[in-house]
This record gives sequence, C-alpha cells and structure tokens, in this order.
Amino acid sequence: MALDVPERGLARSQRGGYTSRMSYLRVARSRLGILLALALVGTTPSRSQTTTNGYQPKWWKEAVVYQVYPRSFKDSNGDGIGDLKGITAELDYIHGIGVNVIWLSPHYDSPNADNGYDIRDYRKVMTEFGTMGDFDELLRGVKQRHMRLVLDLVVNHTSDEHKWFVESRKSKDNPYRDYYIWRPSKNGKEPNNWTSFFSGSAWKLDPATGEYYLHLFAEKQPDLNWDNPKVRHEVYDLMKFWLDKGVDGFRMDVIPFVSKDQTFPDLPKGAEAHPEFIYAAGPHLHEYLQEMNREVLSKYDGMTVGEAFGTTLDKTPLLADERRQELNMIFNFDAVRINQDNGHYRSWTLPEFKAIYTRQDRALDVHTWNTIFLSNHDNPRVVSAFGDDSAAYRVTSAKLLATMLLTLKGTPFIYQGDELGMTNYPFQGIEDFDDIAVKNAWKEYVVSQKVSAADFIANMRKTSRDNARTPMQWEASPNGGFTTAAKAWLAVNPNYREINAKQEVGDPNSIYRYFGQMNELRRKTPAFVYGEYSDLDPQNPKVYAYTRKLGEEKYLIVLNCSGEAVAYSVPGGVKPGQWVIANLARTEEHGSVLNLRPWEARIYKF
Ligand code: TEU
Ligand code: CA
Repeated sequence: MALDVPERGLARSQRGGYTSRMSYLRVARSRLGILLALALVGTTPSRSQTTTNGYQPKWWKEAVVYQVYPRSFKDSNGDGIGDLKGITAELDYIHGIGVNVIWLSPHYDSPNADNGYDIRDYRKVMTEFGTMGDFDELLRGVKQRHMRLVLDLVVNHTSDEHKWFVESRKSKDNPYRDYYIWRPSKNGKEPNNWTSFFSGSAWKLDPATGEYYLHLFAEKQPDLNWDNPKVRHEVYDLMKFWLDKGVDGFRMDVIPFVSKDQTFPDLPKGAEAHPEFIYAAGPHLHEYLQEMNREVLSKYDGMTVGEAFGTTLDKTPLLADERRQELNMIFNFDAVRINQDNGHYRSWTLPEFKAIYTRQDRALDVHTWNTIFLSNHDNPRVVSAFGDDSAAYRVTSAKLLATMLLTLKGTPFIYQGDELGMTNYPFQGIEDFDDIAVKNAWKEYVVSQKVSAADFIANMRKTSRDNARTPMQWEASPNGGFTTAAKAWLAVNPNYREINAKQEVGDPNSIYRYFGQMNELRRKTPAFVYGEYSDLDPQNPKVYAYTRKLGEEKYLIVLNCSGEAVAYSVPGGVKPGQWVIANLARTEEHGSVLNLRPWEARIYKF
C-alpha cells in the first residue's frame, strides 16, 4: 500500500530550523493520511505532500551524520581500547560539531578478526566496549542532546564464532547448516573462482564435513545464506530488538551482497579485478530489501543508508528510490575511491572528481536521495587524501573540505577526527599495521609474489584503512589523551601534540570550530539541502565553483582546491554584502575577479 513513510517519529524530529515549522502540519497530515488511506482501501491513494524543490522533506535528508569508530574514540578504563563510556563522556564534544546523527560502527560481541565487522552475538555488547547498561546510557545521552543514534547492521556475514556457524559447520544435516553457504569441491578445487576482499579464494574448506563455505571477506566472516527465510527473519528480529530500544536506524554493511546466484558461476573474464560488481548483482536483492522494509523498516521512522559497494550509479534508484520502499540512501564509492584502484594508489584530477558529482546529480531524480562522504574507517584521512596535510595548508584545506562536504547535494557524513584535521599515519613497516586487509595483502604480494616491501608500505601509507583507525587525539598528553594505558591498541599519530581536540575546541579559528559554523549555516539554509546543484566550471583544474539554488535564494561556493593563488572570474561578479563565510580571513573583494589564496573556500549569497 502506498501509505506515506510513517511520520510518527516527528515529535522527536522537531529540532528547530525549517523542519519544526512544518512538523505540526505534517503530523496532522499524516494522521489524516492514514484515515484517508484506510477509507480508500482499494482505490489509489492520492499523494498531496508538500515538497521542496520537488523533494519530500525528511529529517534524514536534513541531517548531518558523524561516524564513531568505537575502538578508536575514547578509552574510559585504561585498557587501551575505546569504549561506550568513552563516547558518552564526549557527547558534548560531538554535539559541538553541530551534527545531529551519530553512526556507531559495530559495538556488538565479536572476536575482532575485522574490528567488530565479524559479529558473534548481535544482542550483546562487545566486552571491551562495555555492557548493555553502558549502551542504554549512551543512547539516553544522545537523545538528551536531541541527536539520533544509527547502528551498523552487518548481516551479509557473521563471525565464525557465532552460534549459528558453530552449529552449521558440525554436520551436513545440522538444523543450522542452511544458514550459511556450503558447497562441495569442484574437480578437486574450490566451487568457483570468487575471491575474497581480504586476499585469496572466497571459499574455505572445512574439515568437519569436507565442504567449502563462502566468505567474501575474512575466513572468520562466513557469508549468511539469505535465501533461507529463517536467516532473513533472524535479521529482522535483531533489527527490531535495537529499534525497539530506540535507535534511529542503520548503516547497512555491504548490503547489496546479500543475495547470491546460487549456481555460483565463475567471475566472467575481465571482472576479476572488481568482483564487487558481480557480488552486488544477486538475483533476489530487491525482493529481500522490500521484504525487510515491509517487515521492519516501515514500522519505524528510522533512517537507512546502504553501503553499496559494487553498485553502479544507474542501479542506485533500484535501492534508494523512495517509491520502491527499500533503503533511504546509499554510499556511492566513486568519489571516495577516486585515488585508488583495488587498493592501489592512483592519481586523479579535479575535473574527474567534479564530474562524479554532476553525474550523480543527473542520475538521481527527486525520488532518490544521495549521501556525501570522502572518508570513513575504510579509507585514508580526508585531509591527506583530498586536501594538503602539510603544515602550511592542513588547516585551510581541511576547512575547504568541510565547506564542500556540507554544501554538496546529499546527506553529509563526517568521520571522527576529520573535524580536527587528523592526518594519515607515517607507517614504516608491516608491524605498524593492525588491519587484516593489510596483513593478508602482505602475505599475498610481499611474501608470495615478492613485491618489494618498500613499495608495498609506500602504497599502504596512502591507501590503508588503518590511516583512519588510529586513536582520536584528545590532548597533548601521552597517547593523545586517548588512553591512560602505556599503549593504545593502535599507535596514536605522533602529531597529537599539535593536532588535538583540547587545542581546537579552545581556538575560535580551528577546524573543529569551523565545522560548527558551517553546520549552523547549513541548518538555516534549505538551499544547501534541497537546492539545485550546478557546476559552473567543470574543466577548471584548480577551482571547484558551484551554485545551490532554491527558489529565489542562490548560493555560490568557490573552492580553490590547489596550493597556488588563483584569480577566478565569477560570471556576473559579486557585490559587497553577498559574502557569507570563508575559511580564511575575509577579503573585501567585489567585481568579477576573485583573488583566491591557496585552498581558500568562500560562499556568497545572491
Ligand atoms: O566494507 C566493505 C567494503 O566494501 C570495502 O570498503 C572494504 O573494506 C575494502 O574494500 C577492503 O579493503 C565493509 C566495512 O565497512 C569494512 O570495515 C568491513 O571490513 C567489511 O565491510 C566487511 O564487513
Ligand atoms: Ca576501554
């Protein structure tokens, strides 16, 4: 039934800004809508929603999300590992960035083969992170500050220590056998040539029954069999368990991979380098997501964002067009991975980068919402990858990236530490890394294929996920104030003496404070959320200049994405009084030429 997405969480979404002005009306309208729809069962319900620039307003379209990677956020008990109490203690710090949603990377019981993305018990908190009581306290603290909490839903696979898998591997007739994907060998080898993202075959021979199980990630992350309805209902139940506690939705880990072609053909020739495009194209994906929506999501006012690795832009509406009732939005990898191909660093140009956002804008209509992100726990630090992390330009370029992130079209995601301008880590050798992806790749490339260790490390210094996983830098004390232990689980970046939260919270010119200003500006500027996007100068190799227009309001965002001064001509010019914000001291310029300093970002309003 084409009932509008339930608005019953609206009472919670009245956070000021332009949402609140409309919310009474919307509550009234949605109740009326339900009555009307009930009265009109069998006829086509009419949709008389107020739209903004064609978009249906939703709280999650207007939100700014902050991702917390609990292991590296803050250690409260001196064991060297971040924990839930540590997050609760710093909620004011997070609130001070001006964000309104927190996405928590996995906090569930896990043996940590992949830092919590290998779950042993979906209803238990990881012992190192605390207790369910600590979780409830965190959730309360988030709500008290009028923020929302979104969890990581990792259900393409579990840990091999999950009780389902412990049972499943015991025998071919175990009741849990069909919870996972088991196949006999083919001609004495693996069932097909699928590869794992963490090196080697995606199949592992299990001695107990002499069959192979599928694992698209680590051996300790067996893939669940979503074609088994019991598995799907287990997932729906655990989702309800957390939603009923009051969490506000999910980020869904590699969600397009859940449906597999159970005939398991080999990867076609040419597809081997990027198997994600095959893995994301399973036959029942949309059927399962629509079922999940019907059974769970449609009953809550949560938000969902699918990590859609392997989903091409043309397929995005299949997952996120609101009329299809699957997910609210997805992460598209084109921008964040512009600088690497399959883990290998590649150089890129600004016109290539800008073209991605224009393509996204053209491919997605008013029914499909987008996300904007340039970093997370799987990618290098944003300022190192997209800005300039040298002493001269780190602060300015990090602020430029904040300006961009918060004014492009889509819900922005900020990764912890990026609000401080934290940088990549100066890795020297393999012993500096923790990530299973790096360790397995070392065995594959350096040990087996004799790739030079120096080349391997040089590449990982630019691309490794551990760059983003080093602990948060809270202050200038040992270990950056992350822990009182002698050693953190992963070394703190030695630049913590200059780059840390204590310094930045107290400095009105810091990156942290600039994020706060930009978020405040965004909150009162619907044009940055719903406004039309237009790239003014796609071929310019140094300047990214675009407009966001909503009704009579038009904003110009000019970003000098280079370390050189650039004289940039604005069509029509700018006048005194049109300046809104900049990442460097304001210069009184008007006329048609803007003299932009290196990494300068400015916003004007027309
Ligand atoms: O990531 C999956 C993913 O698509 C990649 O970013 C992947 O991490 C990378 O290609 C490997 O080098 C998700 C999680 O975000 C990641 O942390 C997990 O390791 C992975 O799924 C498995 O759960
Ligand atoms: Ca701890």
